[in-house]
Amino acid sequence: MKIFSGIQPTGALHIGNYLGMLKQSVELQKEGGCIYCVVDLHAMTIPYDPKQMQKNILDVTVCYLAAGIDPAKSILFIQSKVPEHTELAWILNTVTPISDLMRMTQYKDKSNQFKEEIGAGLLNYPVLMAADILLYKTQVVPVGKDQEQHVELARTIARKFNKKFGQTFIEPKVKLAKEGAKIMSLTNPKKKMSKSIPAGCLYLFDEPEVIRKKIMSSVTDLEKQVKYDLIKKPGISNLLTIYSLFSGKPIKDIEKKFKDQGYAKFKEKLADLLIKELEPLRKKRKELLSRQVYIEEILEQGARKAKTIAQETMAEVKKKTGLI
Ligand code: AQP
Repeated sequence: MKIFSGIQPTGALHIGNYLGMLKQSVELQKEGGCIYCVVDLHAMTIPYDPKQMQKNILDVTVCYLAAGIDPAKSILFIQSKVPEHTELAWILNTVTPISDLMRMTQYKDKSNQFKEEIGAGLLNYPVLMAADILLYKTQVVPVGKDQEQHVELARTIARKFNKKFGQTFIEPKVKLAKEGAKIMSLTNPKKKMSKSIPAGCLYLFDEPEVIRKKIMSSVTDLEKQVKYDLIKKPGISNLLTIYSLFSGKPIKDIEKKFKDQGYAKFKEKLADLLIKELEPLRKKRKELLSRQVYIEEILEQGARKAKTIAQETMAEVKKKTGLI
């Protein structure tokens, strides 16, 4: 099975990134053929600080490793180290309808969020993402719900390319987590938890006292019953999902456990659970951060392996498109 996914180095990773993408990426390693990427070129499509970008690239790599991505089983590398990604993106641009790009939800959301600085890169983001995926003849893409539309577009782009130049790419399938594909913001449970909106994020490496503070002050509703109801109780439903995924217990059992106990007690226990479950990740991260040479070696090796596959695909693409 060929599996590809990426994470943008746009800031510290939150539990949404973990539950929606990282956790299933770690599980998929048993299938073999996994390629995971720090997609730095994508992170350039919104305003950023170049110095911070370097730190974020290292941090995302450490996150992958701390969460359980094993460089002996999977290829882990930085997108910009394999220029074939941008080379293929250019070619795919020529078969991608602008109208498809303009209707992408992420483009609409982000161009609203960063009104003063909307570059063409933001519009073309899904084409680069299609290139990331198609370059490795990927079959399965584990992502969060917010990226589903982009994987759909990658399928369309593959189809259009194949129709025009002959069968080359596989149409990739999206893989969403059964639960947790869209973890919501702690301060606005109608919006997804998002790195670029720090207020509602619970970061994977938040210290215990910060976790407790964020959970205790998370937005809920005026009722008292701990009950899953996405429409009437989006905040409590989000917390129940998080509780369920970190405890491995079904939501029904958690509702029963906290029946008549009120929100404060429920939140207290959820904070305890998160502090305990995130502790090994925090420890692993601290240990990895002191091993920079080891991390650089993993990334270099990963880029070499990725490049070998990418060059093969590009040779085929160039031949089919008449570039040689
Ligand atoms: N709230 C979320 N719930 C579940 N999955 C999520 N993902 C993101 N947010 C949630 C998934 O995490 C993976 C890595 O995300 P990304 O780095 O590609 O960035 P993103 O999708 O644009 O989301 P972020 O983390 O909120 O970053 P910003 O704010 O920079 O846009 C993806 O598979 C994503 O679906």
